[in-house]
Amino acid sequence: ELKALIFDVDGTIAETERDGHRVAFNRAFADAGLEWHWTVELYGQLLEVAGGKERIAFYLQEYQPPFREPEDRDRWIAELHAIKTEHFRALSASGQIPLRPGVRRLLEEAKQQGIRLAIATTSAPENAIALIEHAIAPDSPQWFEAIAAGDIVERKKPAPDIYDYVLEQMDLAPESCLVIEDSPQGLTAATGAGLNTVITVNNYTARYPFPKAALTIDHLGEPDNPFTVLAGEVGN
Ligand code: XBP
Ligand code: MG
Repeated sequence: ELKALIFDVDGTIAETERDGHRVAFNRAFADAGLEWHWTVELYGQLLEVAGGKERIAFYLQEYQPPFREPEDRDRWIAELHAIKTEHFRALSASGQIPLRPGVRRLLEEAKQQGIRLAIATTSAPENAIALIEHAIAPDSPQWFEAIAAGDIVERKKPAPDIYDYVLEQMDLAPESCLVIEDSPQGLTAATGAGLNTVITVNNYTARYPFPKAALTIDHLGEPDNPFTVLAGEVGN
């Protein structure tokens, strides 16, 4: 029996990466006087590493070797990332990051049927909350029993920790939940916690195979915009 739906945020509830997080990172770099610019293409490669602070560290290590490392690297990254979070919050508040198809319908139907809701994201909690407040409804943070985000667990996706945390918070067994995700890292995290997972691919993740997903579709669909099954079966 299905008792709960657990949603990823970035790429799943909304297309946040290309025109949201990426733009916010670039604005933060400009504010900090850095001549870095993450193009749409480069950002696709950087998405390999989930988590904004982790992504900046990865970029420093892999793509910016001539950069003179600041003495307190972690703190420097955290400060730069805090500026990025402010820019992302502003972008969310401007209403520029709409929900993906079918997300509102699924959330509302789940609520009506007493199916419990939760969020599991590597993104900072401020980002997830600002996004859903503006894209879903001002009271939508209360729709979710658990909003598990960012540094609440030490190991981010693809580690299963954020999903384990949600299961523990809600006192649920993995068999009674279904996860909606969009990325290989998210799928690894969810299946690592023993959770059945539906993948809704997006512009950055459509190129990957998702062999462990219960179902892979292009989006959650609307009556006038039905989804296409890419792999798996629509069961009952
Ligand atoms: C989302 C992410 C996040 C965002 C940036 O991964 O990787 O890092 O790109 O958010 P997922 P922060 O959808 O798998 O949770 O900068 O707040 O970390
Ligand atoms: Mg995602």
